[in-house]
Amino acid sequence: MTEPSQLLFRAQTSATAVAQLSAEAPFDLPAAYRIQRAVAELRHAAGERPTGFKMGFTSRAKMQQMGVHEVISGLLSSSMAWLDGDIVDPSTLIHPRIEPEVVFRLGRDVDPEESIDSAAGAVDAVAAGLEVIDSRYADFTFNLVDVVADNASAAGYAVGPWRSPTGDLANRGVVLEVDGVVAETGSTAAILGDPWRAFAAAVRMSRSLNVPLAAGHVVLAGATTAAVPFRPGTSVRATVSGLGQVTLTLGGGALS
Ligand code: OOG
Ligand code: MG
Repeated sequence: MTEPSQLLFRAQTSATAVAQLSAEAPFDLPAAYRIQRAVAELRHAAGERPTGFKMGFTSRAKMQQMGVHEVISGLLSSSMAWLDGDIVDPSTLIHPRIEPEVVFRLGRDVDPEESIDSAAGAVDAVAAGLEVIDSRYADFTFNLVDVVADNASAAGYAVGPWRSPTGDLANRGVVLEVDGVVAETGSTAAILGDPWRAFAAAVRMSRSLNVPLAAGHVVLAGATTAAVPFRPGTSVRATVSGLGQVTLTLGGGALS
């Protein structure tokens, strides 16, 4: 039998849907994070480098949309890091969705021993972000362990202009537009009450998973609103009040 990590690595890098792993053989949450980690290691062996950490299901809108009610995390790597304004190739994606994020950047390594408050001091910039999620499971349907094994559906992300991390992030308006038409609106308060709480949760989870948070890495706080389909030939922009905006376009052509 193919190793679950091999199967998901192939599904991720070739943009092919697979059946939910747990349907074949049930596994628990620690095993799910071990599979996630093993897939990341296969990516690193293929030449990618780690670029950060993502949080998932930190807002009720996301929990309700996907039916998973626990905060989860995923591992970001270089092939997922797109630039503001990029045109993404649709043939690399299965059934992509896109969502607005708040993104933290680390100006130095986070010490595994330091307090959470002190770790927050490692953040040297914040920005509006867009995340593309693309579950490798057929029909974008999964349970908690399957989505964790599949790296929290991570496919790619882009970050707008960086801002100083000073000032309150807790109650800023968020707008997601598709081709200039408002598709979703929300508030950063939806992210665990304050995106900084998602940062704190990221520090805790990265420690329990033994994942280093290093200088230059980003932390995605989790989407404020439900994700919307990212359709070929459309441009999506996220705006976070006071933080600015970021845009991604999905090129015309067929999805994988
Ligand atoms: C899982 C990823 C969740 C977020 O921001 O909440 C996530 C999914 O929705 O498929 O990235
Ligand atoms: Mg997200």
